[in-house]
Amino acid sequence: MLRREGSEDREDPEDPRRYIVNQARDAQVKPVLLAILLGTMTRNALAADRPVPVILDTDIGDDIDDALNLALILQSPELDLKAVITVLNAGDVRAALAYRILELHGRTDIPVGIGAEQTLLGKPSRAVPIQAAALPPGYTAPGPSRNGVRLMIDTILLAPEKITLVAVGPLTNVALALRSEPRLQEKIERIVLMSGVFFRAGLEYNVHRDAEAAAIVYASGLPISTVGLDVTVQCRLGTDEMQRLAKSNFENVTFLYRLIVAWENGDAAKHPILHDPLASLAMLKPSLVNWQRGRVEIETRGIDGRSQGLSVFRKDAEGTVEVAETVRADEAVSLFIDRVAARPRSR
Ligand SMILES: [Ca+2]
Repeated sequence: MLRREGSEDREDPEDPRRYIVNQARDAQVKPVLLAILLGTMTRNALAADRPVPVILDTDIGDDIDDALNLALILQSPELDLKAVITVLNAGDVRAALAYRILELHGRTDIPVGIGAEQTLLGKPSRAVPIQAAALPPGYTAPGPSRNGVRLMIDTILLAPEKITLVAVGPLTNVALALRSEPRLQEKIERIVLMSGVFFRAGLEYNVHRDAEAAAIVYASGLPISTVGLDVTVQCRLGTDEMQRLAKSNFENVTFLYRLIVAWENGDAAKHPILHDPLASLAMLKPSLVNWQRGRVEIETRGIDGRSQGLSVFRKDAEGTVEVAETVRADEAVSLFIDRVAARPRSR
């Protein structure tokens, strides 16, 4: 059985958890120091005074990491979230979960769109995400866009600067958007993904679930930064981090904790793994991971459960994809919890 590590097998075949798969005294020294400082900033963090405009594409509601990633983005002044688009079945529930997190961070100005509810070639699912249990009774997102792919396209085309697309679910929406609107090619700065597994054998859920979509996105020629399963599994919340979430007095944090409890589904030993947040953390602090540059190819015709949906990385200095090979997991978890287990940031 190929599975997503750190999770348990479930009966539901749609359940993603089934798969692993200083100061210068000499004026001549100043420019040198400035260059060093700027270089350090570029390497280690995004400049906080020019937030990067991002769109989040997410299958929030299945694994817990999507909700944690949305909260992380909202709590990071380096990022300017322009829209949240859901992907996969039960779009209304996923939109409600996203909207509730936006609401508790004071960010209902950010539009939510419901994207494709079915993968390109996959079967439909009627499963309802278990995290819906953490929402207030009868809670719905007020008026989400019913065409999330259109919202993605319009937000990118209308933006004055290029947009970074953070996609942490199956890539159905991103593939549909790229195929629908060729002008996106000039308007996307970079695609940031939690996707694939590259340095050991196995399958990863997001690629496996919609391999055709992943193949389209990886072949797009756009700059792509990917954190794969082999590094994300190393970033797991420990008992201390769980306690910080559980004991918080901030409603934005207690809601995340309620989502985690709903996701645990009775198994309190099951701690969240920061699969999706690592994609964002690596934007905030690129030095958290070591990148390898190359190309990624997706096997779309293999045997289901064995080779269909394989993600194959080949080193290539001219490649458009950078893939995380190693991660400083403790630092990643610390940065995450310091951001998320805090009152909503003021803007
Ligand atoms: Ca996800």
